[in-house]
Order: sequence, then C-alpha cells, then structure tokens
Amino acid sequence: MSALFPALWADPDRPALRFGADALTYGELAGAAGALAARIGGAGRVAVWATPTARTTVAVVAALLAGIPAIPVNPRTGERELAHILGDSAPSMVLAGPEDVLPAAFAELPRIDVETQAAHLGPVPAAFAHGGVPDDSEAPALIVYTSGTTGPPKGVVLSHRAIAASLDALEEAWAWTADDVLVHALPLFHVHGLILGILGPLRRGGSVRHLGGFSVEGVARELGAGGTMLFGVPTMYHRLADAVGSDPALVRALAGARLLVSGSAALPLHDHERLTAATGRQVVERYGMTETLMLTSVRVGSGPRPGSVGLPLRGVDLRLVEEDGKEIGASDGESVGEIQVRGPNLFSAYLNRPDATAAAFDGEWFRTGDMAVRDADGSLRIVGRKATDLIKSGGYKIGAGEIENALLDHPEVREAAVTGEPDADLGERIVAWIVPADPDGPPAAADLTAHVAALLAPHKRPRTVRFLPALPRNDMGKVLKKALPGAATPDA
Ligand code: MCA
Ligand code: AMP
Repeated sequence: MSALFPALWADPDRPALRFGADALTYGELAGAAGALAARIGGAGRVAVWATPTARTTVAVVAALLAGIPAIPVNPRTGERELAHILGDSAPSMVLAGPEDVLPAAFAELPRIDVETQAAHLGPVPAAFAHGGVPDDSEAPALIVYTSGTTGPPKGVVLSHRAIAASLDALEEAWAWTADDVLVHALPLFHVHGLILGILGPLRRGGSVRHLGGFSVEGVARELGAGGTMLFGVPTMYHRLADAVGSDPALVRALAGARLLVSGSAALPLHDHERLTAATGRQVVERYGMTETLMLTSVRVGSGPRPGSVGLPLRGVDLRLVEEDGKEIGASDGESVGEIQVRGPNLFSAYLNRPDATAAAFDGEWFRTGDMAVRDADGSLRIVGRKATDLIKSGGYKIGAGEIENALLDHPEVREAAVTGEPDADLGERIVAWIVPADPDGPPAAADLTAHVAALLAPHKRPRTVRFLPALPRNDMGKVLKKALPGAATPDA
C-alpha cells in the first residue's frame, strides 16, 4: 500500500513543476505542501482558488496529504455559480495566492495564503512521513463540479482510490514513466488539467511544464526543449493543426514528442489527418468523464486509430446497452449502445445529491450517456450522446438549462432556448435563441453574453445570439429545439 505521491520525498532535487518562471523541485514541493498540510490539518473541506499556477499544485497536494477534500474553483466563476458551489460544498477555508483578489462570496471564509516556498525546508512532517492517505482509501480527495442538462452543476466526489486507480491504468496504457516531461495548458479546476495533467506526473515522479494559457508558440517552445508528452483538448489540437503548415519549429517539436494525447471531446478526423501529414505522428485519443475518470485509451504504439478512443483501461469493466436495456454482445462496428461502466476508477457520489447519484446508475453500472460502437478488436468509437441538452465546447461540458435560466433572468429576455452547433474550433458553439421582451428593441447580443459570463462563467457564454418572435413549442408547451430555424443573425 503506497500513497498517492510515493515520489514526493524520494529525490528532492528532481524537477517537479514549472509554471513560467516559477519552478519547484520535488523537495521544494514536498516542503511547501507538507508545511501547508500541517497548517490545514483538521479542516473540513478546503476550496482552492485554482489559478494555473504552482500555488494551486501546492494547495491541492497539501490537502491530499492532509486527507482533506479539496474543491478546485474556477477563478472566473460567475457570482451565481460561485454562490452555488460554496453553498453546496461548504468549505471551511479557502487557499489562494497572496495577491489573488477573491470575490465577495469568500468574505466570511478564513483564507490561507499559499506560499510555494516553505519557510523551513525541514524534515517531512511526521504525519506525512509515509506520504499521507493510503492510495486505496475511500476518503474523498477532490470534489469537482460538473454540469448536467438542467439545474446547477453537481459536485463529483472523487476518492484517493479512484485517482490512484485511474492514473496507474494510464501508466500502463501510455508507458508513462518518471522520465516523462508533460506539457499542458489546461485549466486546473477539471479532471483533465488537474488530475491527469498535474497529479499524473507527480504520481509517476516525472515533471510537468504548464504554459499558463494555451498558445501554439508555448507548445512549440516546451515540446522543443525537452517535453515528451502533450495533453490537450481537441480545440488545442485544431489550433496546432492550423499552424503546422507554416511553422517548421512546431512541426519539429510535435514530431519529437513521445506521446500526443487528446481528450475531453472527439478530435475530428480532419485535424488528425493534418497533424499526421505534417509531423508523421498520431494523436492518441482517450475517453473519460469527471464521474469515472479515464475509461478507455488508444495504446501507445498501437498504430493509427483516428476516430477510435481505444480499449477499456485496466480495471475498467465496460458494456454497451441498447435502449431496451439489452446488452450488445457484437463487436461489429455498427451496433450502437450506451456506454455503461464499473470499476475502481468511479466516483463515490454526487455531493448532497443521493437522488442524482441513484439515477446515474443501473445497479452497479454507471450510465455515461455516451453512445458508441465496438470494433472487432474491442476498441470503441463514440458516435454521440444521449442528452441533446449537453454541449461540449472547447472541451468544457455545459448544460443548456443553466444557460437558459441565466438568460431568462435578463430583464430584456422573454423566452430563451440554448443549443449547440458544430464549430470547427470549439467542437460545438453555444447558440442562444432569444424572444426579446420588447420585439422592437431587442437587447444587444454582447449584453446577453456578458450577462451569462458574469453569472456562470465566461466559457458558458453564448457565441451566437439569434432573435425570434416566438420559440417553436409542442401542444404541451415544451420548446421544440429541433424546429428552431437555421437562419443566422448577429454573432456575439
Ligand atoms: C471573452 N472573454 C470574456 C468574454 N468574452 N470574458 C467574459 N465575458 C465575455 N463576454 C475572455 C475569456 O475570459 C478569456 O480570457 C478569453 O476571452 C477567451 O476565453 P475562452 O472563450 O475560454 O477562450 P477560447 O479561445 O474559447 O478557449 C479555448 C480553450 C479553452 C483554451 C481550448 O476552451 C480551454 O481551456 N478548454 C479546456 C477545457 C477543459 O479543460 N476541459 C476538461 C473538462 P483569458 O484569455 O484571459 O482566459 S472534461 C474532463 O475533465 C474529462 C474528464 C475529460 O475527458 O477530460
Ligand atoms: P466531463 O463531464 O466534462 O468530464 O466530460 C465528459 C464527457 O466528455 C464524456 O461523457 C464524453 O461525452 C466527452 N469525452 C471525453 N473524452 C472524449 C473523447 N476522447 N472523445 C469523445 N468524447 C469525449
């Protein structure tokens, strides 16, 4: 039985992370996180102001060492969503950088400033000498908020056991070692950027270089200077594919990487093809969910598999189920069923939502809502999802209902419907269909997008706003989203 980060105290001089000019060795990370863990020990839950900085890593590692559940908070969360997250998760303190300006919603909460340099790089605190909580522990490690089709986001409770199981299955699938240097630019308040992108390298004893924000130049620079792996969402790979034609340094950097991994949404064939044509490299796709962590992946060195998310990972039991509940036995590449899963990588529950937790399972099988076919070799291709009211934009999952509710709160909006439309860059683009309160004086599209960004989060803002005299409805008054007209009016 080892703990989540067996490498933390093994080799103090080994590089652990770099965020721009801010770099920490394992010794420095252990010192800073150990000192913070000792300070916060005994707290109930801690909110972490999850900026893309070394501080967020120190704060999260400290909470994990201390056995305190951490709630990573998107620093751009709007006021309504923030109030919901803080009310629902009830943290007893917030961990942030000394210069971070926190919204008023945190005013009543004790705040601890996270230092990346420990005041005393002394011996490992006795309580954490063996690395903290056992990695097969059911104790909650992280609570990550994720959108559903309706209502506010739900807190997904992830245990130490789930995180360890998923990261170790990826070790096998990707031949991931302590020699790997991961490059990424993902936000640190979701599974992809935080668990895979930060905790993953730390569990392996490798290192991570975070770009602060995504840029093609940053990827080329870091992969060209020793980075071995890149994690990204399809939007990032799309932007790299746009750039490879005119950027020889980027081509060299991508061609030299050991592994390019895409996930959080489907990477279109066209982008796979453009990247492979320019660099000779295949982008490996893996598939997962906040509730399940990672489920399947194309294996390293298994040859070109564009369009496939690969085989189930070690420990993941996966079945395809038809609408009538019948399991699909065939691996014929055409029988479509819902992906249902079980395994040690699954979440524990939705926080405070036993109803939603129960509804998400069929017995012990978790219903992903994703629809797929299985090819002859057992690998999966995702062909869609059950809920049309879930939008994946830039790799973020966004519920149409939460945006509609925010739009309906705008005084100049009478009715609102939200849909996702295909978008070459974002995968899907959020479109708001608005019936204005005053048909002769509709609100400015930019006002509506700013309103949604301020209440929820900037990535949930509509990218296109279309005005209509009325929404199409059926006899029961339900909005018929499929009957919305295709005519485009002002883009936001
Ligand atoms: C623009 N901005 C605004 C407004 N308009 N802000 C407020 N109000 C407005 N009206 C600002 C934004 O805040 C941002 O500022 C900038 O304009 C552009 O923002 P954004 O729209 O987010 O940029 P983008 O170009 O669309 O971003 C593309 C992206 C991003 C970088 C690829 O979508 C991204 O980071 N995606 C990652 C999603 C992810 O990690 N998903 C994992 C969850 P500024 O530039 O200052 O920020 S899925 C998961 O975890 C599962 C397990 C899985 O399978 O992985
Ligand atoms: P989230 O709830 O934000 O964790 O997003 C999980 C969802 O992202 C899954 O249910 C899938 O719909 C989608 N997803 C993740 N990885 C992939 C992938 N490689 N291909 C297609 N969809 C994906």
